[in-house]
Amino acid sequence: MVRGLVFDLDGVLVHTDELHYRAWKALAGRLGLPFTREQGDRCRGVSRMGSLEILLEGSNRSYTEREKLRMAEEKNDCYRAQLQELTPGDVPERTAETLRELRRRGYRLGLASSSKNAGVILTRTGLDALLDRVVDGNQITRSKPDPEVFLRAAQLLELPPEDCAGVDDALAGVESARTAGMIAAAIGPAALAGAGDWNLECLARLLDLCPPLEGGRDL
Ligand code: B16
Repeated sequence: MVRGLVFDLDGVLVHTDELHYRAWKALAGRLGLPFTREQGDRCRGVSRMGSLEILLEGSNRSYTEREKLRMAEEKNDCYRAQLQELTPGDVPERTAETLRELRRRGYRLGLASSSKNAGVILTRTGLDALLDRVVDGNQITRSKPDPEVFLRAAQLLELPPEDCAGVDDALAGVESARTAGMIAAAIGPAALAGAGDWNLECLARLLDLCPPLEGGRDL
């Protein structure tokens, strides 16, 4: 029985996926490389350095580790500058209402994000007040599709992973939740690909799949 829901952040609770795309696109432009939407989609749920490798696929020269770190830093500076503009208005009202209703129904809510910038996003949007536990890229050693981030979130929620559903828009994230032993709930591109055990048209669909729990919340 599902008692906990563990959400990915970028592209699921807030559309920072578009900001990642713009920041990578700007770096690619400066380097004279292409960066397509398809490459952007493949970066979903993938670590910063892993995403850089996807961008550099279009290059016919090799770069030193030092050069790569500098590029990743350049992208991150550009991304973080955009994050400063985020407000609670960037979380769709229906998303915030779905989270509130799930909590009213007794579910424990966690975050499982690969991003090292999750903290600033949660604070600026007010999402931190709607989640019980948070695991982000600063607390894990292996990025999705490794299950570490979802396993750690279940542990912090004090629930067995089998009692959780992991909600992600990336193929890597869906695999991560499934390997952790959770119900893999896909949304966005991953749902369109039919990758999940649940393929959600929108987050509010969770309200049809997660009825009120007996006993309410004990967190
Ligand atoms: P950062 P998620 C992931 O977050 C993003 O989907 C992915 O595009 C990004 O490269 C990764 O975080 C690392 O982000 O550079 O901010 O540390 O989808 O797992 O919430």
